[in-house]
Amino acid sequence: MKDHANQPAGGRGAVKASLDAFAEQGIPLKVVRSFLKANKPEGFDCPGCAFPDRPGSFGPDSCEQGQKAIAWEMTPKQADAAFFAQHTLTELRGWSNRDIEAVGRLTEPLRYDPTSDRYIGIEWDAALQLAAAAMRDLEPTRVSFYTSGRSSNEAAFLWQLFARAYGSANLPDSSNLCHEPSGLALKQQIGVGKGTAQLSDFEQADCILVVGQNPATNHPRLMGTLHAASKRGATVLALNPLVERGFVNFADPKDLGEMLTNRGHRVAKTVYTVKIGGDLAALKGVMKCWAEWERQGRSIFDLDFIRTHTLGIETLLEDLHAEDWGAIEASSGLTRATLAELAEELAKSKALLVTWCMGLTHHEHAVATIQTLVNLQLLRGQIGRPGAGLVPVRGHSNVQGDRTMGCTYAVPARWLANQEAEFPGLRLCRETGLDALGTAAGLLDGEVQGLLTLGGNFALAGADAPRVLAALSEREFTLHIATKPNRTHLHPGRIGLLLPCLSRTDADHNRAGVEQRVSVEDSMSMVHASRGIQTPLSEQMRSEPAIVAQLGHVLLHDGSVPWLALAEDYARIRTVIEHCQRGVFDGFDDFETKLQQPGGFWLPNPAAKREWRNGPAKALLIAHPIPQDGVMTRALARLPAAEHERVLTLMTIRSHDQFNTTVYGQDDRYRNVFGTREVVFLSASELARLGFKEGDRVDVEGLPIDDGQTRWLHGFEVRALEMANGCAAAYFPEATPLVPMGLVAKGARTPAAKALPIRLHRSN
Ligand SMILES: Nc1nc2c(c(=O)[nH]1)N[C@H]1C(S)=C(S)[C@@H](COP(=O)(O)OP(=O)(O)OC[C@H]3O[C@@H](n4cnc5c(=O)[nH]c(N)nc54)[C@H](O)[C@@H]3O)O[C@H]1N2
Ligand SMILES: Nc1nc2c(c(=O)[nH]1)N[C@H]1C(S)=C(S)[C@@H](COP(=O)(O)OP(=O)(O)OC[C@H]3O[C@@H](n4cnc5c(=O)[nH]c(N)nc54)[C@H](O)[C@@H]3O)O[C@H]1N2
Ligand SMILES: [Mo]
Repeated sequence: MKDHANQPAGGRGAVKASLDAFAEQGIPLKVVRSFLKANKPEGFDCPGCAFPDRPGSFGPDSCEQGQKAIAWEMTPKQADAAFFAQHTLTELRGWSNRDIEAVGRLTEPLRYDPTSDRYIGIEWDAALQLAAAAMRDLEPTRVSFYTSGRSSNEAAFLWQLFARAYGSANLPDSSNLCHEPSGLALKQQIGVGKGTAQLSDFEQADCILVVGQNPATNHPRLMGTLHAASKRGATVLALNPLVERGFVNFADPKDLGEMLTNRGHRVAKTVYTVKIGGDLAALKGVMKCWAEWERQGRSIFDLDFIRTHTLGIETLLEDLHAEDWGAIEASSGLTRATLAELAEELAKSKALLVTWCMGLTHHEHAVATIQTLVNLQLLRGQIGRPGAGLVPVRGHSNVQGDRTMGCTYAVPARWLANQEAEFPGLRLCRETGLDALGTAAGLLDGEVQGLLTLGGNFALAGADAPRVLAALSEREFTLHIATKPNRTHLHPGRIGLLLPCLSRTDADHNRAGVEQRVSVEDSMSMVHASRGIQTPLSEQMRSEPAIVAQLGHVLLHDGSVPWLALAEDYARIRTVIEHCQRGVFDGFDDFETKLQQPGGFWLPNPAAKREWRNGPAKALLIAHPIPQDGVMTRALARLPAAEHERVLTLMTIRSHDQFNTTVYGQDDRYRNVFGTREVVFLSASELARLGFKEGDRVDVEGLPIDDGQTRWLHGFEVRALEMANGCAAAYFPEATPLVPMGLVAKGARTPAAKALPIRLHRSN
């Protein structure tokens, strides 16, 4: 095994991995072209993450992960009818997730044939008619429409219009599995469910606190930004159970000097190794220090800001005063002295940015934890001024845009009214629909009989994947609009359609041959255009807006929505969006014109201007108790005391060789893992304490949550990593069978996939 332990994250390794990804797909010549086009005003939006583009930058503005996503999409390999003729779905279900997707791009419409247990080719018109007939037979409220966050604004708009015009508000999306708690927390507290900072703020911040996030792996462009900030003297701090490589040793692939020497830099001054789920306590510890210092006469708080802009200071201070240091230390796993050090670092900052990702959202107490982080920023007036703010870093490249377009189960009445006014005669479903959890539960008990997906891997990405996949095969109707086959597609309903779509990198021309552009919104609310460059592999592939519009045309022909005309010219869809956004989201006026601007345009965020559009019109300081009734406490209560010390908290995390359920390869060089993903990480001292050594095989027992069920993974390898004691980690989606449906973020219903009570048993 190669020892990569001393290699920097990023650096030459990242460039080599990008090039390998293209070579593996057999497309080396396209490298240069795609490098130069990704995230450029005239190119396509990188299909990877949602971190914003560097305006006006020269040279490649994409990263290893982005290049892998691009190579994976631009592959010449095809998953066509000829391929499916050779394999039954029963056989394909025995393949690994990686092998299923690696077959290639879907290039023909397919229908499930139960007699032969195969997907077989079907003409487009017949596929659309079959879908319409199946949907007419179903009660609309028993059909769900899932969106993964890669679709364009134009496709997403048509998708939610199609669902609601059909009569269903069941619009689960990948946000339900991702940043839902962030949106909810922020909306209540500051009146808008989005981040308040822009990319330029990273240049002005003197301190950046990165919480529950691994940017070297998942947001390399953020990593580059952090690296630049630390080089100019800003302090970068991380709060994370794992000492991720990128924080302590990172070389920017765009820095020629670092590339030549392949020597990295320490980016984070300190990684505070909080216990999994201990952030709320840690953040309270920091604020408790501040409150004590303030009482002693030090000026820590921004009293003017608190007075003018917030509500709740008295209750928050009383709560901090009453909080017990013993409880803070026990829950966070950090000592009072360590938290005081962190408090000092943050108090010194005049312009503090906080970023966070799934390490905060995939927990039962996610909403409370995020609100505690917002409290921390509000106390020092660190919102709505240069270099400061809140940065929930989104996952999918257009997950934020899909939400702005109404792809969610509950939307403002104004949004519905505007659409009905736009299309006289149109009647939209006004109910609150099912989210991802509601849809998964409905598939299990049979309430949901139809699932349509616009991208994603719905069943594998959610909780209790094995059960939900099995249930999916029992349902009436599935329709997936996708670029590549995946595990969810291998469980078709009685009528099952798999429809091939164009991706971000594919050139998109309408029937008259006129090139179409789409728009997307990044994590920092910049809306910009994207146009593909590659000639599609097959004429059978259709664009997402075209497929959705054709479904609408065939199923809902009351004449109110000119479906086909909209899909012929996406500028028309944008005009409709502009009208429908009036009074909903600001910033869409002159949509088409503003989209021509290089880099696009910013959707204004009232909170960033210190306007609070929640009920009380103030930013809310909300005191949350340290959770006493958490999943670990409940799991331990079911076990005899002697067993307690064998119980660990497991988080499911990503490697750099995957994008969610899309696994590009089996390596994770930042964690020194090669050729396998079936591993469980523990700290070296925990390994020793539990009597294991690296390389041992274990069975992972997921302890029963409130449903009384035990869940298992078998034959995983134990590995040591520098991380907090009492914690363990394994990869998503391999460890997904451990995630129970009943364990979710309170209020947001996001699966709590990062705090699973487990025990390890030596494999036989
Ligand atoms: N290469 C690549 N890029 C991606 C993705 C991908 O799969 N691959 N996925 C995209 C998507 S959809 C998303 S949402 C993002 C995900 O981006 P991340 O959130 O960075 O992804 P995870 O690997 O889930 O990492 C979670 C991090 O949180 C830490 N963590 C876990 N539990 C806790 C906790 O209780 N407290 C704290 N403080 N930290 C904790 C883990 O140690 C890990 O560093 O990335 C996006 N970008
Ligand atoms: N245990 C555990 N579970 C998790 C997580 C975790 O950390 N741990 N993370 C959660 C998070 S943050 C997220 S966001 C979800 C992600 O959940 P999803 O978004 O549902 O899953 P992906 O793996 O991103 O979906 C990949 C599939 O999307 C399709 N696809 C790719 N590009 C396109 C496109 O341009 N158009 C169309 N139509 N289809 C396309 C391909 O068929 C591909 O197989 O998973 C969640 N699940
Ligand atoms: Mo995500």
